Amino acid sequence: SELYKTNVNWSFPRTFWWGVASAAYQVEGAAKDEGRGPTIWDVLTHRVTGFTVANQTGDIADNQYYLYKQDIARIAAIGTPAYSFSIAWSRIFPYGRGPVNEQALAHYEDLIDTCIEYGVEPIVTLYHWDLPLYLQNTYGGWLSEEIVDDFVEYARVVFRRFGSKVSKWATLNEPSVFCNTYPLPAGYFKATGIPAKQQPFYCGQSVLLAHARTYRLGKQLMPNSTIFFKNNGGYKIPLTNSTADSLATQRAWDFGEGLWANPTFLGGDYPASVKNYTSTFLRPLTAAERGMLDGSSDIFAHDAYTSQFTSAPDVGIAACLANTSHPLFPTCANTTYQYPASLGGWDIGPAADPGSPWLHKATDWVPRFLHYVQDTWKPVGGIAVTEFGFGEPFEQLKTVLGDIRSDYGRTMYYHDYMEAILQAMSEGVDVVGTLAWSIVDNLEWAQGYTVKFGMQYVNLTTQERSFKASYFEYVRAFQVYQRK
Ligand code: GBH
Repeated sequence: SELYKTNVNWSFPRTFWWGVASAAYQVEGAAKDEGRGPTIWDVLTHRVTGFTVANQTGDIADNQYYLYKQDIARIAAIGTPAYSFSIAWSRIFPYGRGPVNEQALAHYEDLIDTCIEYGVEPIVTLYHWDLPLYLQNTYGGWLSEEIVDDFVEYARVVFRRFGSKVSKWATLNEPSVFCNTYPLPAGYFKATGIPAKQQPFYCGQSVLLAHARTYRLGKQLMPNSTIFFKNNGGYKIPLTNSTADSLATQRAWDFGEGLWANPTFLGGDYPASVKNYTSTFLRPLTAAERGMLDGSSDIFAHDAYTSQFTSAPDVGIAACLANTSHPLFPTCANTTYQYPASLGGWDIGPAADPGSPWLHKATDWVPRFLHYVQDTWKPVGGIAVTEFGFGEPFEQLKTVLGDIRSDYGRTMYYHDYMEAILQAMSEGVDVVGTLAWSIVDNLEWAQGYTVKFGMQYVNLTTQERSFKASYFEYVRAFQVYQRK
């Protein structure tokens, strides 16, 4: 029974790091203040009609650019030992390259100092999707390898300034997301002539090279730091035990995680299936680049929200691979959260807000996910879940207690997820930390403010914050299970 599943030996070691996370464009606001330069997200929200729900923007967001002292005081008060945020490249370099904006460096320095003063460890991400517009328009952003030098220079300035105060660094957040949002809407940005289906791989190669060089530089400047790359994706479960479904599942891992994780953890190159496709257009990585990439992440950092069933396309994998205009090409794997009616029709777990159709609570699968990552990529420094969270369906918030703070679905998500991590650790998986998404409700990209991921509610008129039930549950999980 459930009772016997609870292992009395489950515990988090004192070295386990945990906290809450955010990203600059989603929380900061102050979009035109203190020398910030424009980013692609300013264009997407202001110029591309309908790109975000009701054309909502990050102009003001949670105003954290000005309210950070209060936000840090609040998370310290509830007992959170770490805060993971991103720096806006376009604040440090308003044009992405060229002159440095000292005012922005002073701002982030105070944010970092405030964290330290409150006993909250600052964990910094260098890039969370807010590309300086100038770089997009000059050479097509991540589609060009020119970006590698610019990114490394940005990292150098930030490392030099904050390297003595920050020891955990994420270089890039979820490239499989920002590389696959290409092609950006035509007409708003410089056209590059690279076919849409090839773009994610050009972007990916720039990302990997930028990451690896930044990692090497960072370790040189800060030998004791932990520097990593943030991957994302769910646990992929073959829908049936057919050969076709397991092949499709392997392709989904290869194109979802392996594309990033094999170069960084398994010898410096792409998975065979990915290379097989990209070798027709992308230049191969050189031996020197593969050497630089191999071992370029101190931990396996994964934003692991959910899981999904994976199956072969209806036409079969071979026919999909032969047809470059098939909607699933080149991955040629289908994902779903429900078994088909013929197999019982049940859901993998409760659905999150309909605005996040990709997210179901699939916490039962978390231990197997963590085993899979450890067995496949064998990260020497362990695994960190650098984002996990749940977009609470708004209808549920209104019906459970009629209170926006009674986020029952999210509370159970964090409760079960933390126990799943403890279970995996007790079975030998080396999990070193977790960061919950998110510190506050914020701009949920294309969903604007309509989807809420926060463990704190934000009144967007007054900017007042309130803790939700889930935040208390997240803190409680650690307090109960932390080794005394
Ligand atoms: C995270 O990505 C982001 O890092 C964070 O900024 C964001 O606020 C948070 O999720 C919550 O969404 O719309 O069907 O095409 C999580 C992984 C992968 C989730 C891509 C959205 C798009 C699926 N993301 N996915 S779909």
